[in-house]
Amino acid sequence: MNVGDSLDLPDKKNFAFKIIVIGNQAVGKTSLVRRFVNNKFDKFIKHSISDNYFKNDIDFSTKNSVQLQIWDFGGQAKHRHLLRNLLSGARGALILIDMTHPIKIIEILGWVNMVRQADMSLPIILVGMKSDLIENIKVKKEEIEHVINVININKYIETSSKDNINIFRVFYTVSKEIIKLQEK
Ligand SMILES: Nc1nc2c(ncn2[C@@H]2O[C@H](COP(=O)(O)OP(=O)(O)O)[C@@H](O)[C@H]2O)c(=O)[nH]1
Ligand SMILES: [Mg+2]
Repeated sequence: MNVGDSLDLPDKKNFAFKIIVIGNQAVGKTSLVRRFVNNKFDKFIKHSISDNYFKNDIDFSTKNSVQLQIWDFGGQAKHRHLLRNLLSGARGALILIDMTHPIKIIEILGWVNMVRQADMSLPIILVGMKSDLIENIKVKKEEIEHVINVININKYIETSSKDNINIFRVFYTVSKEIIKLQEK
């Protein structure tokens, strides 16, 4: 995929980044990755209990490309030890929240802490899922602003895997944050 956006990078630089996708059961982890990788969406998805691995490339410009190795975390927050293994070698994390449920800062903080325990400076993108369900959105703008102020995350993006809104942007943004960090 090419977004025609060029980062100011040295010539012909290609990257490979391990990205982990985490969040509570049914927030839309598998749907997000499936939309990004296969451009497909399903109303009914089998619950995944194991981790799923996907690969997708992004061309930032004619000279730079990023290979994303995406891990869709199958476990729940209580399986911390599994997440710790998965976090090994990760370069970025996507923490997903379902916008049709009231926001629980403590839960988000739980995920953020697990990530930060593995790597203090790992770029984290908070992703608000299911933006198409407008009538059912329970997350308020002020709450999100509060979360962003309180918790150390890089960016917040609202998406719909169903309507294909902002999906590419999520993966593009996390890649950009990783590159910014390593070019420092
Ligand atoms: N309306 C709507 N439903 C979604 C969206 N993303 C996921 N879902 C639904 O939410 C449910 C859980 O999604 P899934 O990807 O399996 O969540 P996971 O457990 O976090 O992997 C499924 O029924 C999906 O069809 C979305 O963007 N819009
Ligand atoms: Mg899943």
